[in-house]
Amino acid sequence: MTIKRGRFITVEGGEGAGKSSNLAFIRDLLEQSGIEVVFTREPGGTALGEDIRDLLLGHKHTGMASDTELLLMFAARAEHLARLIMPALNEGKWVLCDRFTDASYAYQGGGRGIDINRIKQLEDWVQKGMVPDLTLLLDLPVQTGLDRAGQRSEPDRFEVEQNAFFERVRATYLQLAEQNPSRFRIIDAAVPLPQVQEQIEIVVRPFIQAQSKADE
Ligand code: Z5A
Repeated sequence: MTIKRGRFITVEGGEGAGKSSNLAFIRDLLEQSGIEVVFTREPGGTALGEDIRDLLLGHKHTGMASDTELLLMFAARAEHLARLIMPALNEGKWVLCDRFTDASYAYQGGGRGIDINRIKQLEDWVQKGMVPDLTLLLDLPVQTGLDRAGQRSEPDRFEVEQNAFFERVRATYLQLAEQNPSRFRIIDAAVPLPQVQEQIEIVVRPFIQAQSKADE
């Protein structure tokens, strides 16, 4: 019997968009359909990747050059793909990932101003054409997200950025969604959580059905 490749789902969004609040909900939807799910995050997902995450989010290297930040994101991603994502997909498991390469376009491209073409070169090199099958973009006004996130613990190295940075991040995400309509679904994340989850369910259930049909 040939094993069908699993599917790769990513969840993206700006500060306080509610990724953490909704990832468990998405995992439950998948598992209820009998799908084996590997749940992971970026930067991180492997032992080495989590060490890189600490370097990226911590305050030890404040003033890190933007190129260094981008390269570290892709170093963690290369490890993540090689050690966790590709093996899981090849075993037929589905991978649900909290952020992926769209975040590099949004934060390092839009936020830090790195040329998109250079990010694309790294994407091609590290991913060799591999892209998510579905990306949920939790979108909300920047200030709403910052107000939500502000109620939490100490800010990390990204969370200390100014509003203009996060406006560029949001604009880049929306642009990516417009450029990749078959992969992206935009979820209005400014509404109360049950309404966000209703929208997610409307996207994820038909996606699961379509994929199981494709595998028949
Ligand atoms: N990064 C990058 O620059 N380049 C890359 O390539 C990658 C990442 C992969 C990783 O942080 C950082 O790395 C990130 C981008 C950068 N920058 N930052 N900051 P992360 O993804 O781990 O952290 P985060 O973006 O800050 O996510 P978070 O802290 O997990 O936030 P969230 O998951 O989106 O939100 P939440 O914790 O679920 O919700 C925030 C609060 O709002 C919480 O109190 C909830 O109870 C509340 N909430 C959630 N939904 C609602 C609704 N609908 N109504 C009301 N209140 C709500």
